[in-house]
Amino acid sequence: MTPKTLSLTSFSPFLPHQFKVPKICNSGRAIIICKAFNPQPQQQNQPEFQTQLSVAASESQGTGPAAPTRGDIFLERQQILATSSLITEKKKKKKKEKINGSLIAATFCCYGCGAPLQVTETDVPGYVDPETYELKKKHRQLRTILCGRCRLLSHGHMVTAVGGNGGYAGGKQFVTAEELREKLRHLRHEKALIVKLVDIVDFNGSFLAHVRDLAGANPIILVVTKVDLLPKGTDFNCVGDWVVEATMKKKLNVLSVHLTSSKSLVGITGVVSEIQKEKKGRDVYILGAANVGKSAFINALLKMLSHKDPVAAMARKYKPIQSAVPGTTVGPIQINAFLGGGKVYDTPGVHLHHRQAAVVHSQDLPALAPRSRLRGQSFMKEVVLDQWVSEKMEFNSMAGFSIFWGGLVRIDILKVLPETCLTFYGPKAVKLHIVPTNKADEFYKKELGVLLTPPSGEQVEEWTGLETARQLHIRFDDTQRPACDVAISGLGWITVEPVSHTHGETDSNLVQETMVISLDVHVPKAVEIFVRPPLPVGKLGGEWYQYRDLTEKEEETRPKWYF
Ligand SMILES: Nc1nc2c(ncn2[C@@H]2O[C@H](COP(=O)(O)OP(=O)(O)OP(=O)(O)O)[C@@H](O)[C@H]2O)c(=O)[nH]1
Ligand SMILES: [Mg+2]
Repeated sequence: MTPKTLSLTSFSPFLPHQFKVPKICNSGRAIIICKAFNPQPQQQNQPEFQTQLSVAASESQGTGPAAPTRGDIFLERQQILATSSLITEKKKKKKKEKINGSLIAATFCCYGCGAPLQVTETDVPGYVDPETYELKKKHRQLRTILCGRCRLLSHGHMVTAVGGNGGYAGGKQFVTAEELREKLRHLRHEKALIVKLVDIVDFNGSFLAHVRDLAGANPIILVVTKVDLLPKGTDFNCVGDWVVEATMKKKLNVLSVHLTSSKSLVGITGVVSEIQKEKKGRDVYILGAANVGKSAFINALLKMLSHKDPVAAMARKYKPIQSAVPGTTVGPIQINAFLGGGKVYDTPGVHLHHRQAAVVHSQDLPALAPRSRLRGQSFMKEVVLDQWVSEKMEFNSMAGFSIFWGGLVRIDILKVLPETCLTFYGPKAVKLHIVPTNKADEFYKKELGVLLTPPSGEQVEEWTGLETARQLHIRFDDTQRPACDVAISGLGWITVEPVSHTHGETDSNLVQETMVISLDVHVPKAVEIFVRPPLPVGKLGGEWYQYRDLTEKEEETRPKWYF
């Protein structure tokens, strides 16, 4: 490969690590020889791959406006790596077809999901039929291609693309969760503005506490998505304060917190102006766990920007695909979003093995996604005993009952007050059932896949059950407000009220005696259970929520929330 020369002014400390940078002194002005080498030695003899590198290197040449941004370098590197892994795959399978065919579009990716375009594997992301490819190539329209999988996704099909380690047991496995994470690791060496997205319905499960491993020291704006799903009457000021408190507890330093909805467009304008204020010439990366709504957020952002910005309006024509399948975006997607230059990158979601989505079959994924505003479903003694009239004499509280949340969660109630109320917030498609604990095992065996779904269909056979049990002893000292939430990663949460607000007053002696609520929570192996301060939702949330008294320093340094 011909070594390329770059002037010192175009040298960036953030060059991708596959570029070796020997330095040559040249009478006063330093010249950097930028030599690319193949990260995978077995690919060295592949002409197509070398072609890609030389294209990359030649594009890296120059200074001023033509010089690539760090984002360009990042994207280029990802595309080269993706292409090279495609070649390796091909070699492994010892396919007879010439590699030429599959690599045609090495630097071009599907605009919907970011997968490199290819014409050989119909089932793999990035597939485009050879005739369409040739036609688009002839007209120099390769950037306008939507791959086969994206077409299916945009018509509501559930096509998984990620498997293993937080991917899905079912479905075809094309990209591993680790590979996707690897694609983002390089970001910490870029100079970038990070917009980190967290799903409010799965706040703890999607928080991605180790985001600094990916983002490095780059500034982070925290965007909370899907707030349109919160129950009616929710006071966003209380939720904003709750999010800031939770973020500070996780010791994550962020510039600001924004409550948003890409559906109703709440809060999007605020994020747009914050991005414009903090961008300072950097590229913007949208990061987050899989399915938190990154691509939907970019769509909303472009919609907002397009009112004033013709560049954003143009970008909307070929916008990233969003879908209920975690693992929709499989490669970084570069979007020209700002009139004055600067790019936004949609990134593949980080797959977390501790969310319910990682254990259910692909056909059950839509059931886990709430489609409309959440409405809590409450369980109290009266309601339960009305349903179980025959047990009325035996029980004076809900203790001794078990609640099933689909086939995914079982909660055995061990100790509660007679007035205790458990309110479940989650997708409507996952139904709740309550039975006496002594009948629970039999009920689960009989109804799994029938009344208790997910799992459903074929997955019921191979379902390994609720293997993890966690005993919770929830102490409380105030009967006027909920004691905590028990959040189930990737599903929803349960608000634990020692004394239901409908009862108001209670027998104070009894309360003194029982200042603890005990529950046994069973979930599939790997799914995480979080006990957290209660999220103030609904009309009552605004009434019981208490703001913490802040020190002067906290007042100054604490991030502000916007919606
Ligand atoms: N109600 C509601 N749904 C949303 C919102 N944002 C995203 N969604 C839905 O959430 C699902 C996931 O959205 P995507 O934008 O594909 O998520 P992503 O983070 O890009 O996912 P990956 O590409 O898999 O990492 C889709 O079904 C969206 O319609 C929102 O603000 N409100
Ligand atoms: Mg996406």
